[in-house]
Amino acid sequence: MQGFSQVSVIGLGYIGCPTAVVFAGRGINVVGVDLNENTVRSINHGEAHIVEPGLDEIIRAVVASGKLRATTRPEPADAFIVAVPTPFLENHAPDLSHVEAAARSIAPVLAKGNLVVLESTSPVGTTRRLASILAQERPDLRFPLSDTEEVDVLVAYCAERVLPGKILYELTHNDRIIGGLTPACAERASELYKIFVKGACFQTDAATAEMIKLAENAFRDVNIAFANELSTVCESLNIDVWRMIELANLHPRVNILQPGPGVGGHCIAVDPWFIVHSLPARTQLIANARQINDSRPAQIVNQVKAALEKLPGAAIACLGLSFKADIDDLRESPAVKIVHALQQETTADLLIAEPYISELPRLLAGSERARLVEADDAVRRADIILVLVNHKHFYSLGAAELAGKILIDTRGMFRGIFSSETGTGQKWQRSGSASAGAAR
Ligand code: SAJ
Repeated sequence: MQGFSQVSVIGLGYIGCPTAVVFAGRGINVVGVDLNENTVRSINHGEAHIVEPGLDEIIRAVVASGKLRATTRPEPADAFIVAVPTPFLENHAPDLSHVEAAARSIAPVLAKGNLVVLESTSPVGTTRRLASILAQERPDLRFPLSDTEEVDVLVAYCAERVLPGKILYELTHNDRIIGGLTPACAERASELYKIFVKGACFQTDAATAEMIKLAENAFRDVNIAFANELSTVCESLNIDVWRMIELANLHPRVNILQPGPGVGGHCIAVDPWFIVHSLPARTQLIANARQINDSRPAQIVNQVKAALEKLPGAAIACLGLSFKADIDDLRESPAVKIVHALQQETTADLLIAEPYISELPRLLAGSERARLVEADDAVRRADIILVLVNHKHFYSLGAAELAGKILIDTRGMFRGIFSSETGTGQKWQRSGSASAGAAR
C-alpha cells in the first residue's frame, strides 16, 4: 500500500490545527483548509490563532519549512481529515451541517485511492452519512457503503481525545480508536495515524468508534454530576465536601471527581446530548447528569445572593472566567454564566480577575459595574471572594489576603486555609454551605 505524501485537514480549530501541525512535523506535506480567512492568514504567517502551550513554536517551524500551508478551498490530497465543529441545536439535536458542508467541499477533489477520516465528535452513524454524501456528489467513485463492494475511496472515523492545555503531548501519546466503514478502511486509517501517534491504534467499526467517543465524555459528565450532587448534599449536611472526597478516594476502588461551578467547554457539556438524542427513553442517567451539571451556575449565583444579603452593597471579586484552570478558553464557561447572572440579577460591583484575557468578553463588557482587574487588587477591594477557576495564578493568595472576607470557593482551592484540620490557619466558620465559608 502506498504511503501518504499529502494530507489535508478540513477545519483548523482546536483539534484540526494541532493535528495538521504534527503531521507536518513528521515531514508530510499538509494543506489545512478553513473557511475563516483570518485563521488561514494567521497560520500562513506561522502564527497560532489559538492559545495552546508549544503550538506557536511548531507552527512557525513547519510553515517556514514549507510543510504546512493553509487555504480556504480544498485541494487534492491522499488523505482528508475532517475536524469541523459538531454543536447541538436548541432542542439538543446534533447540528451536522458543518460535517455535511465539509463532505460537499472535498467531494470535487476526491480521487481513487483516497482516504477520508471524520474526527469530529459525532452521533453514531455520521461517518456512514458522510460517505453517503460523498457517494451522491461523486457517482463516478465507489464508497464503502456495503460490505461486498470494491471501493475507490476509504472512509473511517477516529476521534481526538486530547485535553486542552496538553494537546500536543496527548495528540501523539494517547491511544487512538479507529473505526472503519470496512476493515480495510480501518487498516488504512491506522497507517495514517501511525505517522505521528506513539500510543496504540486500535481498530474497530465506525459506529463503535463513534459511540466510544461519546461514552468517554458522558462518563466524565456523569462522574462530575455525581461529585456536584455530593456537594449539594454535603452543603445541606454541613460537611466539607472536599475533605469528604479526599478521604473517600483513599478507598482503592473509589475515585470521585471534583465538584465545581458546572461543566464548561465544547465537549463534555455537548457530547452526552448526542447519546440522549438518539435514544431519549433509555438515557435517564446521562440526561440527569447533564441537567445536574447545567444547574450548577444557578446554585452558585444563589449562594452569592445569600452572601450579599448578609453584606448589602459588598463588591464581589470574581476569580477566573475560563471553563477550567490554566487555559484561555471561555467557551461554554460556567464562570462566564455566573458572572453574567450576577451582573443581571444583583447591583453588586464585580471585580473580575482572569489572567488569560486582556479584555472582558462581549457578554460581560459595557457595564460600569463589571471590570477586569488583577487578582490581588480584586481581593483587596472586595468583601465577597468568589473563586470560579483554580488558575495557578491565584495560589499566591493566602490567608492574609482572604481574612475577613466571605469566601465562596467553587473549586475548593482555598480549602484548608482556614480549616482547623491543617493546624495552620484560623478556623473556617461555615456559613451554611460546604463550599461557602466566612473567614471572619
Ligand atoms: N470538571 C469538574 N470537575 C472535575 C473535572 C472537570 O467540574 O473533576 C469540569 C471542568 O472544570 C470543565 C469541564 O468539567 O469545566 C470539562 O473539563 P475536562 O478537563 O473534564 O474536559 P475537557 O472538556 O477539557 O476535555 C474533555 C476530555 N474528555 C475526557 O476526559 C473524557 C478530553 O480527553 C476530550 O478530548 C475532550 O473533552 C474533547 O475534545 O472531547
